[in-house]
Amino acid sequence: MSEYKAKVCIGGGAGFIGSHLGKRLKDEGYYVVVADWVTNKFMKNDEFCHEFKLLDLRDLSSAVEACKGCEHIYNLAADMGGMGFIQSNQSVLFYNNTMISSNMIEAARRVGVKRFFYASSACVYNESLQLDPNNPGLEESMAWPARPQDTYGLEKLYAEEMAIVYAKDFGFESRVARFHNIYGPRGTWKGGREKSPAAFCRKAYCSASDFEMWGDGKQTRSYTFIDDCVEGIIRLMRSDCKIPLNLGTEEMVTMNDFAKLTMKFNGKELPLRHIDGPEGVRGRNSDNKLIRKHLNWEPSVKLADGIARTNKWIGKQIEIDRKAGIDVSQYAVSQVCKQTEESLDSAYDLSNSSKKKGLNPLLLGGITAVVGGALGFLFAKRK
Ligand code: NAD
Ligand code: GDC
Repeated sequence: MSEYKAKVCIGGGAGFIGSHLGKRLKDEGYYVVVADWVTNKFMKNDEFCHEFKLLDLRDLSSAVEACKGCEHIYNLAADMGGMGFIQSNQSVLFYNNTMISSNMIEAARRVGVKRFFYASSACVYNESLQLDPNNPGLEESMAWPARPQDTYGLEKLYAEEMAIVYAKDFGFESRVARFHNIYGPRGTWKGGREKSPAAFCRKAYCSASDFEMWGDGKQTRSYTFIDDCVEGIIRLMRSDCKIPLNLGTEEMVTMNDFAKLTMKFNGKELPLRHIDGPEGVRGRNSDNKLIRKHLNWEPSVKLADGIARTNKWIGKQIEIDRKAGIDVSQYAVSQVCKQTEESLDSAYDLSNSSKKKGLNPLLLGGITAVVGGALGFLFAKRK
């Protein structure tokens, strides 16, 4: 181990951001352990880690197994998706993510970690501050008083606080970044969990007569290219900044303009067809004053440049599917994921040999306590 800078664990490291981060850390000379309950769809394990551990991080003993011997832990594991997923799967992802976040920070304490990173989200911000498409930018302090977006955002806000107090109480360092819609090659691009950048590139490639858009398209967002995200995580992890920071760009765009940009890369100018769909907040932008102050850096890849690269990669994926005999015209529309209990019913599948149906009573007790605590905490006045 002495030839490596440090041994690090990435929870959820087979995912989009985790695998990019693992590759970068491996290239920089860290010994990278990835723990995930699935393998990466686009890369072989040895491209982004030295050790791959197939584990369900909703189980504490699995989280400890993932983290043992690691000086740095990055928790990027979450049941996660874009608006087509997080709004229609509130209880399932509440359960799964609360268990993962609680276990990973407790595992970090048990193994005596030095530094812990938690992947939070712009979804922590108060919804009432995101009603105007001309959002001037969400400052970090605006997460409180709390009214986050969906249970996904509520769990993220709670887990942020866990990372902060655990570090204070148990003598290690924690770092928290609030990601603003990260996109790039090797991200989820079909199936319902994809976010708007991948969905728009895919729809622009596959649409023939019009471009289908959830909502009136006047809603706004800002986006962050994956390379900037990885750079930001690494800079934050090495910094002395103990408070949550936005990791996003201030380049805000309407969904209508964003759709036109993706069509431009595909040589199309199709009319937009607006339909009902899960829209989320009306206007969201990052405010980067704090990241500039603490890291002397901020994400800099322009949306058009990042989308050019993402669009090319998604085009290749679509052609792979076409060659496999899939009718890719179906990709002109996006799905909304239905609520599914599969991941709850298969709890403990990977950690216990026998499949258990229904929620494990111990886990159920744990979740009740944790969620009850979270709600009590949110209603309490924050210092
Ligand atoms: P992703 O879905 O590609 O990666 C998450 C990984 O977590 C997946 O590989 C998944 O298999 C794994 N995972 C889920 N449940 C697990 C379990 N029980 N045990 C083990 N592994 C489990 O998503 P991503 O885009 O790479 O996001 C990484 C992190 O960043 C997540 O915490 C997400 O909430 C957060 N985030 C992402 C964005 C974004 O725009 N991508 C924005 C805000 C926050
Ligand atoms: O999915 P998303 O990128 O998530 O959606 C942005 C906007 O694009 C929404 O208003 C949505 O209705 C609109 N939209 C229109 N058509 C489509 O086909 C489509 N697919 C998708 N996905 N959207 C479409 C995200 C969360 C993430 C994460 C980030 C943090 O919210 O879903 O989990 O935490 O925020 O920034 P978005 O930006 O609302």
